[in-house]
Amino acid sequence: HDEETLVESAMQLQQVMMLYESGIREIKTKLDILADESRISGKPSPINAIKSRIKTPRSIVGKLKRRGFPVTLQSMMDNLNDIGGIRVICPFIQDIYTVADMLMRQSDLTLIEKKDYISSPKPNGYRSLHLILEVPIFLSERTVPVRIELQLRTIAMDFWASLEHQLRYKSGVEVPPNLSDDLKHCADVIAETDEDMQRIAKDLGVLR
Ligand code: 0O2
Repeated sequence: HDEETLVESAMQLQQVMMLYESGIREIKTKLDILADESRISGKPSPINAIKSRIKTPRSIVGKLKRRGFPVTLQSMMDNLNDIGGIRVICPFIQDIYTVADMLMRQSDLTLIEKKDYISSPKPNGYRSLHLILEVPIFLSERTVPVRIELQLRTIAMDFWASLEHQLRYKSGVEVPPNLSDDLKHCADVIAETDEDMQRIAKDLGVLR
């Protein structure tokens, strides 16, 4: 009996994770098509790199508990939007909005939420555009809507966020206020450089 319950739960988890992997694949394909389109038309691609990840079961359970939600598959699907995540790295700031707009115009995607941490950076200096998109997954007998978190950022923003994430979350120690200020300063310098690079690209006629 125990064996059956275990097999049943494992299969349910596998099915749900398959949905998120499918959601990631659907949106990644859309991004690949947009990148191919610019490559073929000889225009510089607004996409530099695409990364994706599925949240680990441990990290899903940790987040549900921290937020006070029940630890069940249904609760996970209802309450967490970042089980499947895609990070789009763009060369220039305006590419972020170009890519976001191109996706939001696609009729099978629904925008659930948009957080613009570029126009309003987080107090620690974090910058990125976050979209929660819902994509339908067509199965043999039903269609399931799946939510995917997209983080769009420039190469420079990604450089800062990746290192800051390592330092802040993974070092295990609280970052003292003077070092937080230093990190924030780095983010601001990087943001200024991003603006400068964009202006240079426009002056050179590479960007419109
Ligand atoms: P990981 O390991 O990247 O998955 P929500 O997740 O939407 O319910 P929240 O906090 O409102 O909750 O979401 P938000 O602000 O959109 O940010 C979620 C994700 O953005 C984080 O996921 C990080 O990936 C990234 N992020 C947000 N703020 C920061 C920051 O200050 N520094 C860095 N480096 N990344 C940030 P996780 O789950 O925290 O981590």
